[in-house]
Amino acid sequence: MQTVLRRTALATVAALALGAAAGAWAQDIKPRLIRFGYGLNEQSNQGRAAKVFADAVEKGSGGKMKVRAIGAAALGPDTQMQQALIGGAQEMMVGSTATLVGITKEMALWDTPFLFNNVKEADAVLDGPIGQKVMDKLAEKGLVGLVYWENGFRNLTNNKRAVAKVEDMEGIKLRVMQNEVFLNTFKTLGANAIPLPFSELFSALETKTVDGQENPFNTILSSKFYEVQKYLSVTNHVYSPWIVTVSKKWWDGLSKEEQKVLLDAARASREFERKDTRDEAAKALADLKGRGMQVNELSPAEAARMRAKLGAINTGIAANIGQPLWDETQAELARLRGG
Ligand code: TK8
Repeated sequence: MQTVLRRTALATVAALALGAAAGAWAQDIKPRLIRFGYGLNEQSNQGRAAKVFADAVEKGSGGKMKVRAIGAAALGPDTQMQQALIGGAQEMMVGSTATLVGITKEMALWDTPFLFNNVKEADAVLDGPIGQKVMDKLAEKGLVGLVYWENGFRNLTNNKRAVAKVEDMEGIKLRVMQNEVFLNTFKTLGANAIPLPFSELFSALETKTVDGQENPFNTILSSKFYEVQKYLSVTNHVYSPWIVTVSKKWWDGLSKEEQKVLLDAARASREFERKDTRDEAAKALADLKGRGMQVNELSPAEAARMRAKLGAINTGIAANIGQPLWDETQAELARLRGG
């Protein structure tokens, strides 16, 4: 009898607590419109994942929070959207970590040539304490980072010649992302590096303002660079993440529940995006060959020479992001590699 009474009492307490929580939930999620900007086309890994994020937010908020995903840099290139987020004129975006280096210098860590050997290492570091530490630095600058997505390992395309060794880069007018590390990397390799926003890239290639560019296979495909580029050299010279960010001004005005809806949806979109990107990348090279691109690999010896030449860049990055963060990352990579 005692136990039965106790059970009933406990059940009542539990039911009351649940009811209260549900009430709080309903109250703490308000109708919200979220403008979520990105740079690639709708038909790209970025566009598909933006849709997954939008759907997850809508579902997680019982239809109250609506995401308007706006692609193809219609809200402006990365740097413009970042400023809109900081000022509170736009709620969210996904973009390159590379274009954030001017705001948060620690982001340059991800631009280190040949930092990760494979996606397993990238996932472990980006989703672990080091990735979080770098992401948390954004808060001082008016941005909140939620998750990293995969842009991928970058490869080189151009219209001059197949690049099979460092010397082949000589004099190639190469569009690079707008940051010092990319600029220095390609200057060091002998290219004529020209920083440009991604949104201007296709037309710069088409009008021959630049001879080449570098991006993962997925983007070379989804942005149709194969239409204006002949040679594709498989260099895998750096792994680029994308990062999903929120305006801190706007985020700080959200309830805990609303923040949780966004974070959960961002995590779900990350799982989808990485799988989708990897599946697509595995098929993209054959597709690009089929579309007429002339593809060449770098021999291990030439890849090693390229890596050695870029050693000087690493010293600069370490100094810029701070030696402790650099050392912590190297130690973590050694641990992951079983060292
Ligand atoms: C798309 C860019 C792109 C990046 C670049 O907006 O700029 O080359 O690789 O993915 O973020």
